[in-house]
Amino acid sequence: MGNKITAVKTRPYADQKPGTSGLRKRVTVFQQNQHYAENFIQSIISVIEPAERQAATLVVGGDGRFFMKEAIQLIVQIAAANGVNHLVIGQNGIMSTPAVSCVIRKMKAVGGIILTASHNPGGPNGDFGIKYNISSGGPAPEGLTNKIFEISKNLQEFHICPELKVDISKIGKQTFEVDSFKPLIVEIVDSVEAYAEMLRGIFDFAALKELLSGANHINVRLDAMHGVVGPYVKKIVCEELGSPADSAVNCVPQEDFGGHHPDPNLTYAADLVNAMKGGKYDFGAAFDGDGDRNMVLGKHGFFVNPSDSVAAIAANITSIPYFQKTGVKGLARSMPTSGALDNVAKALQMQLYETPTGWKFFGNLMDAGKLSLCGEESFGTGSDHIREKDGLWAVLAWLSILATRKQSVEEIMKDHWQKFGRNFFTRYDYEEVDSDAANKMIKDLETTMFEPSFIGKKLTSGDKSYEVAVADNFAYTDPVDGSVSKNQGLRIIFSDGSRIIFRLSGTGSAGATIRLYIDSYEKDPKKIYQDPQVMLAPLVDIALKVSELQEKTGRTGPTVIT
Ligand code: G16
Repeated sequence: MGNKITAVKTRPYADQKPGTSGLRKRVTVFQQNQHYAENFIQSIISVIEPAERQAATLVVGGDGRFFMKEAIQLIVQIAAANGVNHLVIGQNGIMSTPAVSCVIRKMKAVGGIILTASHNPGGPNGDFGIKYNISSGGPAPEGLTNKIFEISKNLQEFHICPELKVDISKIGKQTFEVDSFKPLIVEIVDSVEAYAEMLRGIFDFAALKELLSGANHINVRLDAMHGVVGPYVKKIVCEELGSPADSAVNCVPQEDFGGHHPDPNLTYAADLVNAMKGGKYDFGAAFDGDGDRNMVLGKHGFFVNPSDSVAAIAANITSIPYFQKTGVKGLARSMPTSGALDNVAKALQMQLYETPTGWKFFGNLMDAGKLSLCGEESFGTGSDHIREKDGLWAVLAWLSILATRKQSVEEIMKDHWQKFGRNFFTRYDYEEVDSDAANKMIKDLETTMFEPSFIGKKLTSGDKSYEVAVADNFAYTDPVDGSVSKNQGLRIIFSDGSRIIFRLSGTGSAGATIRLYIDSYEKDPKKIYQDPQVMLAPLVDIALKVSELQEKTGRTGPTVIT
């Protein structure tokens, strides 16, 4: 007798709209609202054509956070009842976001479901998230996430095999009979090996091994922040490339990330920053919960801004064997990311694309053979080897540059600024602001910006004055499929190229997060080593004045400054 399929009546929820990267909500929202997770999982599977499902492989993995295991059982039960033939699941559910992308591509899967809220805190009072990736391995594009949302708003029932239980701790294949469908095959895999195999084909592992464990090796410190990337770091960097076991810390994934924000920035990865300040380590990096973000530090805590990181990788791209083989098809950055990459693209005569925030926008360009390397200010760096940003890839990219250039991180960055000039960049985050107040602030600012007299206006702070050249709400037309994405962030661009950008985050789970980004280019070699916060203070002041952020939100300071 096969597993029985039950059709369960449900009521639709109106708030299951995927954000920048999947549906992210408090764990309590998933736990306390009846069938909340079931509804969304059914909505995802419903976008796969029924005829396709009986031949389909679906990859399932997550970052180990609280509620992941329950969600995996639900996915198995709902996938089985909807006729999905083959599920590939990480052992104990563990599969980093880049590894899911890698495995989807390798298995030629129809797509994958990633259980993560990325850098958001975990645990019973933290966040949970469900995200759908397509057969390219990349996040579902907006057209598809809109379709999932539409289905979720009208859902009246879902199908489930309530008795079906899978042991996700045991590597290997399990087969389950399911009424009226072919048997379901559930394959539990060690995703670390599949991912490691991919990296071996991208980097020169012999050179990296020499750098990390040879006679003149450097000392590194990698902080997995109790996220999913720990086992990958241990296996690849420590066991395979020979870095000492204690060079990787917080490598055991925990359901609540040890009570911390698994967010690799200067605030939430303060432990790493402090450890680096001691001067014992030459290179440091931290990762987020699902292993796609990275923060790179040099000796004494020298901070590599993510916008600079992708620019430096671009300028040294021949250090990475993969690009020697594939060539460099093009570069891309998200709109709020600083123009540092543009300077490299111009100097090296490479095509540069400016996309909205969200890794999904890079996928089409990569699939069309237009893009090789891209990055975002939000600590995301990656290439067309997969369709997600990739934290450990970024670290090995940096280590490849160190191995080739035999210079420190700081020397490489300073040399870079000498050559290309420096884009000073900062981001202010105001987290969990009252949603109505945040929306009103953005709306009022847009009204001010769209007044005809705003263009040409001089905005002043102290003795600094900037003339408005462009004021708009960023819109993007995808050069591959012509799709248009509007309202992607308010931009004030000044006549010297400096930019002030405001947008609301699409990854928060409570209230609104306002992001303020400032980007300003400086080519005078005497000024390029200054502190970004000092250099950008007048523009920050102007941004706060023109937006009346403090008055309208009651916030006197940001939660995080990058
Ligand atoms: C996601 C997206 C990124 C985006 C980031 C920040 O990252 O994949 O492309 O830059 O969110 O988005 P927002 O500014 O809307 O919060 P992750 O690591 O959270 O999946």
